[in-house]
Amino acid sequence: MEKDKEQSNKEENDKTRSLAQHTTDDSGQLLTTNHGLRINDDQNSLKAGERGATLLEDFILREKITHFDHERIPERIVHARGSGAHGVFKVYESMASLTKANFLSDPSAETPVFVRFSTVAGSRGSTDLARDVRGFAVKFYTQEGNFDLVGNNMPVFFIQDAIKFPDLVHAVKPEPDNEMPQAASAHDTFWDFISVMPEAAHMIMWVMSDRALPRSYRMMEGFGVHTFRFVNAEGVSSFVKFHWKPLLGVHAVAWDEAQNISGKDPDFHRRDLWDAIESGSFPEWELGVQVVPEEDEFKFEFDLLDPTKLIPEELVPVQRIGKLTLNRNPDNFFAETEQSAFHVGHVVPGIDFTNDPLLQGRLFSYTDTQLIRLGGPNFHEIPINRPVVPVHNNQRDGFMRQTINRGKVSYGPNALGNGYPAQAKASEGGFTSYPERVDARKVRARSKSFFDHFSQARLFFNSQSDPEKNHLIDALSFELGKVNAVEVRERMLGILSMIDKSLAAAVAFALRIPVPQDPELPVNRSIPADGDPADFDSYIFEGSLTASDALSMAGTIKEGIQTRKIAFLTADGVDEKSLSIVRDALESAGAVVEIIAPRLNFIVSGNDLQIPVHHSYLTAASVLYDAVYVPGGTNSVATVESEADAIHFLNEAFKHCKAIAADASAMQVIEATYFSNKLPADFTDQTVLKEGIVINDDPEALADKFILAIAQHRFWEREKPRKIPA
Ligand code: HDD
Repeated sequence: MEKDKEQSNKEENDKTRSLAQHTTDDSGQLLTTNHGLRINDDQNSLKAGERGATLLEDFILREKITHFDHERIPERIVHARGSGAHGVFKVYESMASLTKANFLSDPSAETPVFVRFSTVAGSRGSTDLARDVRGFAVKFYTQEGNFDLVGNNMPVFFIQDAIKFPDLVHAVKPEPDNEMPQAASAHDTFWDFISVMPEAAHMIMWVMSDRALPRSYRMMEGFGVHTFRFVNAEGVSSFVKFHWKPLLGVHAVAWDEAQNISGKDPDFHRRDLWDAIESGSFPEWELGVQVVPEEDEFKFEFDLLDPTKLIPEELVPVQRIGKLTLNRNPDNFFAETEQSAFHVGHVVPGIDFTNDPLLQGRLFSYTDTQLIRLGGPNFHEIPINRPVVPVHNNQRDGFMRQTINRGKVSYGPNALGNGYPAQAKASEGGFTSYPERVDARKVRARSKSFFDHFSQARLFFNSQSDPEKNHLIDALSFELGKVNAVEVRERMLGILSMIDKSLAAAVAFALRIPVPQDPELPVNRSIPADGDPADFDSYIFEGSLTASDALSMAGTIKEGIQTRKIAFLTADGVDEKSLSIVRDALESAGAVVEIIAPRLNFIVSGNDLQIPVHHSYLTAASVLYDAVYVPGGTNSVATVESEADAIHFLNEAFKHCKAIAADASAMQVIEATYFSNKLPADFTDQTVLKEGIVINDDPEALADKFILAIAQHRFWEREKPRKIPA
């Protein structure tokens, strides 16, 4: 049923996009060279005798090896590691009063999209679970051309001006002398840079928070970061911030878990996205907008053009205006995901830029990077990058040109071609830039309105729940603990003290060095050129908002267990009822159950039924699941209890604050764990939801409580007590 739906979506997408697909299906076909010659022997090269040297004449060998030698293209300088999917976007109601963008005005239109999620720092083959920002790039194939919303899963950025981007990226990438560490910010050069870049303070709070460790791409928010403009048909402009709100809520894994996943399954997020789409559980997000009328530009305590600031949702609510559904996996990773080329400058009429200096620099960078990465100026002809509307212009030639332009005329104006292709009037959809008034001197300078670097960092920290604050402190202690240069640690404590004294004190405690008493702000144009770095107090502003609920993940959606992965720890002799009643209940609620046993293939239940096994303890790991259940059955329980890997599985699940359930007859397994002595004395044979541990002798009652517990995602309260005083 779901497959049929997926198939029809696939056909619909293909039809709507009407791309010349260039796909091939090799089934039933004979092998050929790239030039169509049928190949008779692809197993042996052409030799001078059976034991002789290979002949230069062997054009088939040479063609194959040459192609292979050229199979790699440069990876993206940032966001190299990513995964993509196709889908559709639909606006709920016409937004025509704010924007003339067609795809936001017609609720009946389904706009095809391609989305690529990514990490930033790691190489193409690096782990998905690095502590990092996640890219969230969406290409809308609209009827007015492609619109790319090239965002991240965090609403602010490290730097205020694009001229610092190469420095930021050099600092976070592996260090140049020894190419270490891979996909990690926990090293000297990154923190050295940050410690002298006060403008990064707010973003650092986000990157050290659990937002940097998403449970799934499907469970993270997305943000366009910059303030953009909407422009309506009357030419009236408003400022807009774009948001993506995941319908499954925003959830993260624990840092210890993330590091383990990186070893057990470095493709964890890629696999999760792929599996969800293959199984018909299509990931969904709502598109949100925060709209600020032009006349309110200076109403805020921060500058709308400063990409290190967000607009708190308390000040401007997020209106949810449409839905994105990812419903089709790519057919070919390289052709689609790897060759997809996004650009913040791909806009449609009705969407325009602001003077955010980070955005302005990005407008140059994206085309430039594709020229080197995709080998020339014709990357827009690669199927994944083509618009669904025809392209007509006088651009010609270049490496790998695919289009065969007819005729003599490749210039305009022209008379020989009757003036075509002709410029489009605004009424015909021709793009006209918003005529923002500019009257200024040319300067290399930053507006004073950009010099508050700490108030929103503080707002973020203050908005976190206690477990989130603890995680943030642990993350900073971990990262700075990996820094060798003591002066970098000290400077960072100085920066942290400007955000929040108790935060700095908690990290200083872990590092066992004092917080510097009189930290200086570095003189690097992050403060006014005529400012006194020693007078840092004058750059510490108190925002009027002290907390914002939207910044914490604690209050996120915790309904349902769709696509959650649950491990059943079993062995021969399992009680079939205790297994199947709970499995059926979880599966009916949309979860994915996997049976784990000492050996693969199947287990035999107490009543002699064969039950398929998904993984042995060798290939399964607790960190790859959301929750774990131990069914009953005397022999199964005895085997699981004596299986060190199974006990480790439960211990890890407890440590990572996951929901755990056991049939009451499997209590001896729970008693073999390290956490059994942490449970209340009267624990046996009851359900204890508060701790996320469910024990019951009635599988139906157990399943009901277990589902509620899994939906909570995590029981962070299990962790150590808070690290900073209230
Ligand atoms: Fe960028 C890729 C997001 C600042 C230069 N960026 C890239 C991707 C995302 C972002 C999601 C991957 C797209 C894909 O999946 O192919 N970048 C951002 C956000 C930023 C940002 C949200 C700040 C708000 N980026 C930024 C700056 C510059 C760049 C300031 C340069 C001045 N970004 C690039 C790039 C990349 C890129 C070098 C590498 C690969 C690519 O473009 O296609 O041009």
